[in-house]
Amino acid sequence: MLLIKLGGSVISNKKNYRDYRESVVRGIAKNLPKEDLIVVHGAGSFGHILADEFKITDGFEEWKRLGFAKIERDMLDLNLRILDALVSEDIPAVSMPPHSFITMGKSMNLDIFDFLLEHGFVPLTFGDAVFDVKRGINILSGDILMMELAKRYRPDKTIFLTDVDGIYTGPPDREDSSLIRELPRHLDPETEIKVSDVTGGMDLKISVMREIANYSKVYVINGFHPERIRAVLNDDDFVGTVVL
Ligand code: IP8
Repeated sequence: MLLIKLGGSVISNKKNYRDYRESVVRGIAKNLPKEDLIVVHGAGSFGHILADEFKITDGFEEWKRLGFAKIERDMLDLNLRILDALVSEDIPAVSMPPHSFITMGKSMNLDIFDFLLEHGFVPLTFGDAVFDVKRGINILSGDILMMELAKRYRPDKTIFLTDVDGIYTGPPDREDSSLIRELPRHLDPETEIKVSDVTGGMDLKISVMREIANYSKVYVINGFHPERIRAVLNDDDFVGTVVL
């Protein structure tokens, strides 16, 4: 099985509100297998801009209601576009918004995923704004869904598509940063010194990837070069990072 996350910075231009990258997503869809697949996508500029503006992760307050509703609408809009790209490539994807299997942030019931997979469907889910017993409202990252799905299904391969070639020793745009081809999942003092430099929320992502590497082989590759998905699936040489 393949578990893949389409990162928000790949499927949208993160700087412009609701700026969707249609041809990029269609290119990715062309390179995906048609079965034994679970797809998760991030939010990019369909979620993060309003999530910050309305301070969703700080919990419920009355003034945030409309902001929350808009994020939910925008995420459904993004999800429908991605669903369309998958189905157009004959992938039998079925959308599973987090509300359909998570109750108030308390429990995640993945039984419906079992059913879909057993019947040859491809579950499609995404990071979203969610209701939460403790805070009222919150943001659920697609990375957390990746972790839960990897734990349950132990896919042979798990791919994170990002807007750069993989995990770097520092900020990818800095000249002295280089691509890490193999990242050990267990903390290694030598590698740690390099990775500790990485900014932009990568720290949390890297710890999620390391955790998933206990259940699956994890790859981080550039979503703007979707042919690399095939290379990973065929065990050919590829440009990117593998977490071992
Ligand atoms: O892009 C975040 O999901 P992520 C979801 O996977 C929202 O971290 C709505 C900001």
